[in-house]
Amino acid sequence: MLVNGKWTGSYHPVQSKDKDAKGAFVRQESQFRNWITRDDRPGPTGEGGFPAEAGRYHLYVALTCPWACRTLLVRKLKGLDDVVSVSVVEPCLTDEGWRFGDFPGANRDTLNGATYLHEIYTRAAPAYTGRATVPVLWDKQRQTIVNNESADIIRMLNGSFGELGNNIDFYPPDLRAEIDALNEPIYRKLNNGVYRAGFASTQQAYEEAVWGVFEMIDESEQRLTGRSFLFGDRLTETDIRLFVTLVRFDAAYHDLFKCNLRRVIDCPNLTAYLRRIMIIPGVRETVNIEHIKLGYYSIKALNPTGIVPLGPEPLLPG
Ligand SMILES: N[C@@H](CCC(=O)N[C@@H](CS)C(=O)NCC(=O)O)C(=O)O
Repeated sequence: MLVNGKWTGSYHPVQSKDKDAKGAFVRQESQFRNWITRDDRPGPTGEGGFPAEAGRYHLYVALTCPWACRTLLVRKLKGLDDVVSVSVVEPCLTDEGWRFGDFPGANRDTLNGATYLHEIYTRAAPAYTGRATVPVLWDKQRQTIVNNESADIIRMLNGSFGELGNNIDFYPPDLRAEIDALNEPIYRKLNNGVYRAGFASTQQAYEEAVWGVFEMIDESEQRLTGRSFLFGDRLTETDIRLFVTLVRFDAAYHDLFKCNLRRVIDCPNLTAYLRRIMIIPGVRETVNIEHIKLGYYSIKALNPTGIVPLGPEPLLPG
């Protein structure tokens, strides 16, 4: 991580300061919280001066990462490919965190010429202390990070670009309260729960996390009986948030993070749901199982040999 703008020590995704007293993993708060808005007024947090404009903003993502991929997915489904550009880091975490390079599916950083993602953070905030996480939403004009919290970024990609994107709404006004209400346990028990299981350092913290993970898996399996998506026929932000975790589940969380009471493939509704979302045009290109496996299995604290398992079988052929 960065301390006062300097990269310190070798990269370790589970550090002692990320633990609470019971040995449970505590995710750091994202520090850049400005919003792109239709005019250039401030959004719910941060400062103003980031109006929606074509070609002005850039997303830094990792295909391994569910948080980054939910931003990539919303960008794609909103038709913002030509409006917001993207760079993809290499799948494996290095001793200096995420790196740009020539690995298939990744890019060099032609925008800022960085080798490591942490350089983007110190370019925006020379004395930054914290992790250099993906996603990062970068403003090419002001040469700074707008926001590094995926939950905010998906909302602005969905709602701030007006005519520059299509008019699909993943956060429709009539469902907002229900979406917010369901996002909370899905995040706490499942999206972040798998990390709390994988990064736990006590048996108790691990078990608490895993029970939460499977509570949410089972609730989602039930909820999807007779429904295409979580709220019926419309794909919403909550589906996108659930999808990115489910699509990584059997390949990474089941084994590496020890979330192994069941696999997603053993849950018929969830499997059908994953396939249903995967075939929506644009979705499949945001899912790269090779990057996912290489990325998770490069976490040395959990997999010192670096051996990457061959399975599981792909969800869809080809
Ligand atoms: N709250 C952030 C979390 C992002 C996050 O934790 N990303 C991970 C990858 S899955 C990362 O970049 N980790 C690098 C690190 O912890 O140093 C968000 O949702 O945007």
